[in-house]
Formats: sequence, C-alpha cells, structure tokens
Amino acid sequence: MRLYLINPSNSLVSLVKESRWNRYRVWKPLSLMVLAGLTPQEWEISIVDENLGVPDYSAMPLPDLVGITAFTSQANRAYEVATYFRRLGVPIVMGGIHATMCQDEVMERVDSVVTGEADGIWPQVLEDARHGRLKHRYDGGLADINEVPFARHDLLATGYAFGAIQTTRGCPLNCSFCSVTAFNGTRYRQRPIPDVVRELQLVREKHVLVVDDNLIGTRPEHIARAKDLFRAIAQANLRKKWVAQATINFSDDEELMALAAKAGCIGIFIGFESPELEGLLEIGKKFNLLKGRDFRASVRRIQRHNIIVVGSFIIGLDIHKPGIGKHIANMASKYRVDNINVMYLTPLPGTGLWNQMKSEDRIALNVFPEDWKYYTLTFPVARYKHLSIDSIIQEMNSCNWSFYSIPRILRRICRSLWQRRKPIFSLVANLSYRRNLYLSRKVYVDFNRQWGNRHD
Ligand code: B12
Ligand code: SF4
Repeated sequence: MRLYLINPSNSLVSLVKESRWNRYRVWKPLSLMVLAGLTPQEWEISIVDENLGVPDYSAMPLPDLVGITAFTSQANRAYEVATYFRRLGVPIVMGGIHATMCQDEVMERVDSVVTGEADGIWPQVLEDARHGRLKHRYDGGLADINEVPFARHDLLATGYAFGAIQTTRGCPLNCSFCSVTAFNGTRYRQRPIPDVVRELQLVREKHVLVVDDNLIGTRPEHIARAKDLFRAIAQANLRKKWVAQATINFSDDEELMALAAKAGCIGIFIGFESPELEGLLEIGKKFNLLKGRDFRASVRRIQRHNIIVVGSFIIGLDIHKPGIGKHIANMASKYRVDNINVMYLTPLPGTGLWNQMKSEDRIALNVFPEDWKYYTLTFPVARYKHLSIDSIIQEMNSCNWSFYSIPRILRRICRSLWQRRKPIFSLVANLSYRRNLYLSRKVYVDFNRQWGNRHD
C-alpha cells in the first residue's frame, strides 16, 4: 500500500525562496513526520513538502491514499492537490488546523476529514482506507502524548537547515488571536523526558526547532519539568543547537536560562505582541502584564546566556493609530531584541478574534476559500479601527524599515560582537529579514491593486 503525505506549498515560502538568505526559514512539516511515525509498516510512505519544490505528480507511481495537511494559508493549494488526485480515483484524507477549524468547507473537497490531533485515530483511518471503507469524518480530539511513536526523522532528511521536535502541547492562556488553545486545548501536556531525548537523537540536523508554543509552560511544576528536560538533554551530550518559543517569563529564572543554554538553546522567540498595556489587554495576553516588568532588563538577562531573542509584535489592534509602526520599532530597539517579526492582526478561524470580528463585520477578505491564501499574517485582511488598508501597510513598512535600517543593523551586530554573542548568526538573520522587505514591497503593490477596494 502506497501513501503520500503532502504539505501543500505556501505563498509565503515561495516569496522566501526568492532570497538565498532564507535557507534558514523553510521548516520541516513535523505533523507529517509524526503521522508517518504512526503508520504501520505495510504502508510505503513518501512525504512531499511542496515548499522544497512541487514534484511532477504524474511522473510518480499512483498512491493508494493521499494525506494532506494544511494551515489555513495553504488551504487553496491543498484543494488543488486533492482535486488532482481525486480525478485519478485516489482517496484523500485531510487533517490539521484548517481541516479542524473549517471542517464543512474541507469535507466538500476531500473524501475524509480528520479533526483534532490524529495520533490516536490515524491507525484506524489507515485500516479503514485499506478496506475501502473510509468514513467522511474522524475526530482525534486531544491525544495522549505519553506513548506516541517517534516522528520519522529519517524521511525528509535533506533540504532543511533545521530539524523539528515537539515536547509539549496545549496552552491555557487563550490569547484572542491565537488558535492554539482552541486546537490543542487548555491543558499543558508534556511528553516523557526520556522519549524527547531519544527522539532528539534521531534528528539528523545539527540545528533543531522545538515547535512547542511555550517550552516553559505557565506553572512552577512546568518550569521544573523544563529544567529536568534541559538537564537530560545536556547530559545526553547530543551537541544539538536549538531554538524555541517561550514567554518572557523565561527571563525570570537564572537557573532555567543557564540549563537551557547548556542544553544547546541558541535562540528564543518571544511574543511581546504590544508594547502598550492596553494592547495586551485587548488581545488577552495577560501574563505579559507582570507589574514592573522591565523588558530591556529581561531581554539582556536572556542574552547574557548567549541566547538570541526574537520578538514578535502585532500591528492592527483597535488602539493602534498612525505612528504605531515607528513606535514598535523604537520600543523593540529599546528592548534590544536581536530580531523582530511583525504581523498584521489576523482573525484566524476558530479564534476569539475571528468570532469578534465576524460579529462586527470586520473581516474584509472574506471570499473563501480563495482568500485564505492571504491569511499568512503578512497581509491586512480585516478592517482595522483607526488604520485604512494603505495606512496599515505604511505602518508595517515603516516599522520594518526602521528596525532593519542599516545603522540599526550595524549597531546590533557591533553589540553582539562586543557582548561576544553570535554576530554571524545575527548578521544572517538581519539581512534575511531586510531582503524580505524588498520582496514584500512588490507583493504589497499587487495586493493593494487587487484587493484594496474591498477594505472600504
Ligand atoms: C512550527 C510552526 C510553524 C513553522 C512551520 C512548520 C511546518 N512547515 O509545518 C513555521 C515557523 C514555518 C510556521 C509558519 C507559519 N505559521 Co505556524 N505554527 C507552528 C506551530 C508552533 C507548531 C506546528 C507543529 O509542528 N506542531 C506539531 C505537530 C505534530 O502538530 P500538528 O501540526 O497540529 O499536527 C497534528 C494534527 O494537526 C494532525 N494533523 C496535521 N496534519 C494532518 C494531516 C492529516 C492527513 C491528518 C490525518 C492529521 C493531521 O495530526 C498531527 C498529529 O496529532 C503551530 C502551533 C501549534 N501548536 O500547532 C503554529 C501554527 C500552526 N502556525 C500558524 C500560523 C498562522 C503560521 C503562519 C501563517 C504565520 C506566520 N506568518 O508565521 C506561517 C505560515 C506557514 C505556512 N507554511 O503556511 C497558526 C495556524 C493557524 C491557522 N488557522 O492556520 C498556528 C496554529 C499558531 C497560531 N498562532 O495560531 N509555523
Ligand atoms: S499566543 Fe502563545 S501564550 Fe497566547 S494562547 Fe497562543 S500559544 Fe498560548
């Protein structure tokens, strides 16, 4: 039995591929590697990541089943792939975040939809497919991740700078713009530490992305577990270098940071989202509100452990007025983060923000499924309170061009040289972001021409 597991190409990545600085920004589709790990041996598996190049499917042997994953922004391409294989009589199963949040839309376009986490249900789906009795819908719910087989790191072994691994799922914080709590639940579930260490040994790349939404969790016992995990990784002496996502609370515990660095942590991605208290309240990111938090001191404490800090911010909150772009760039520079990633406030299906904006008729790009391709967080898809489409794009540009101006990049490189913190890494990351700004100029002109009038 032959199974293709396909990650449909994403418009963002094709943009990214236009620049050679971006080799470090194409990441492995871990979901498909996890599914492959759950697949019985009688299936011959090929994982196709279209972000590395779309293969000539007609030149490949016909599979018995195709499984497709998709973030919302990949939904259109997912349907194209599904249509192609369905015409040839091959059954299609689609799962992942978009299939879960928009199951009715997906059910019309594929043979079978798997909602939720597939770990528990996937073997049954395959068994049903083998006997020609696929159901139209399966629900995996929230999986028990205590005893899942390891992801297949031997498949998709080349073409990426980073490997990928997951150690926890779920987040209790439920920020209004984020899908994680709706999808993975409020309970913070942790994989057994020995499993994580053994799986990490199977990752072939020297550099690894830990995909957890918040590697350190929210409670003292979560932090204790993170410390144990770091100790175990350090002790196993795997010589991996890894990057992960965590809250700013990471900076509050010296032992935690020291252990992370010892275990190979070289970068932390932190969602600052808004420099203003009102902004954080608006999106429900309560834990960033810790009284008296000095972000610059927090960032510096992390950097002292030779860990790079990437800060994520959002433009388009109801409190944002013209000038917000420069303001965010200035605040991020003041915090002295090494890089920023700025996104448009985007109502993703299934989130609190989606419900709110839908009820207020503020979803501007709403011809679905066609418009999903703009839900990359890099296009303004909503009606923003004080910013028109032109002005929000201007704010985004002014934020990025200001933070990634040559003098500011040079200042950051000099600082990392002075502090003996990975100046080359910092240079590559800064130039990669800057190069993308040139590419996105072109994209925004096209976007504006095509869709600007829909925002009014
Ligand atoms: C790692 C990650 C990335 C990596 C991508 C890695 C990749 N190529 O897959 C990077 C950094 C590139 C990235 C980029 C983006 N991301 Co992202 N990302 C994540 C993150 C943190 C983890 C994903 C992961 O690997 N999970 C581990 C695997 C094992 O879990 P899983 O993917 O959920 O898969 C399970 C089930 O979903 C299901 N399943 C999945 N696929 C399939 C397929 C079949 C056939 C079946 C049966 C089951 C099934 O079974 C799996 C096992 O249980 C998630 C948050 C999260 N917790 O999911 C956000 C998340 C998926 N990302 C999100 C977003 C918005 C983006 C961006 C659009 C934003 C941006 N500009 O950065 C881009 C778009 C990239 C793209 N390709 O489209 C949103 C997606 C929301 C949505 N509705 O689409 C999420 C949920 C975060 C959020 N804030 O809400 N991301
Ligand atoms: S943004 Fe981060 S903290 Fe907030 S709900 Fe999503 S994963 Fe949790």
